[in-house]
Amino acid sequence: MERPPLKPFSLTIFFPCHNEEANVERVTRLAVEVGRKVADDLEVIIVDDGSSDETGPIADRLEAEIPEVRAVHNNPNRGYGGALQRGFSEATKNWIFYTDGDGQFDLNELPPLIPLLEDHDAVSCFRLDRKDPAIRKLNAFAWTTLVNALFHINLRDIDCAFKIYPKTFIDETEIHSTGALIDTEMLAKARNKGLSIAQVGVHHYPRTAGEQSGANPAVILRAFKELFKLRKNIQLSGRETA
Ligand SMILES: Nc1nc2c(ncn2[C@@H]2O[C@H](COP(=O)(O)OP(=O)(O)OP(=O)(O)O)[C@@H](O)[C@H]2O)c(=O)[nH]1
Ligand SMILES: [Mg+2]
Repeated sequence: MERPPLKPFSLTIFFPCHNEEANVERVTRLAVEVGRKVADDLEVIIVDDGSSDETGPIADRLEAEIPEVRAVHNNPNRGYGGALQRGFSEATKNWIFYTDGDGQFDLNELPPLIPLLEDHDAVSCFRLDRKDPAIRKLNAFAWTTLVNALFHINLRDIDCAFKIYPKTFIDETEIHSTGALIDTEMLAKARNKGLSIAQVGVHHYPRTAGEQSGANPAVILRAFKELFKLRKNIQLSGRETA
């Protein structure tokens, strides 16, 4: 994989939003403010994932108001992985940063990550003090242990939505997951291609608005199904290239 240049710094920031009418404007404005400080060439993409609330119209209004902002809409909803896939396929800049559209991460923690790209191909953060109920933390620990063992990813927090990838990696990698497993698929493929991945702690804040949905049993069941499919898929592709 060819590494894009860091100077001038060309950056896409995107975030998936499913019914985030109370969060999308704040997150977008902060993304623009922070992005303008670090990037020479910036775009901010709001991925409205088939929201049934006012997220879509708010995103369109922000696009009309702010030159760097683009709003795209998945209709109907395509799930977290489908929303990330849309963001990656819409991104046009050299480096692609994504986070959640629910405001649980602080975009101000993006600038210190950029110098890490001098020595690394990608950055994948971990949550320093996850603001989630104990049962979700336990589930996350078990899941991360399993996934690290299956795919040799060796990162502390696979699903942390605070990551930077080079566009060259995105362009040459096929991603299939439409559910929560997308982070695992991308990191496993990045490891297979030998990318060096920096990991840095970031803060994680409780949701202040909107509905929590990450612990939904249907989401978890789907993630397990996808995990075993992905395991097969990655084993097969490993054999083909061996
Ligand atoms: N749950 C869910 N989130 C989506 C979907 N599409 C996009 N998203 C966005 O993906 C981000 C992460 O989803 P969250 O529901 O916050 O998941 P989480 O942060 O793991 O868990 P909680 O915030 O604790 O529920 C948010 O910005 C959502 O708006 C979808 O189909 N389902
Ligand atoms: Mg969240």
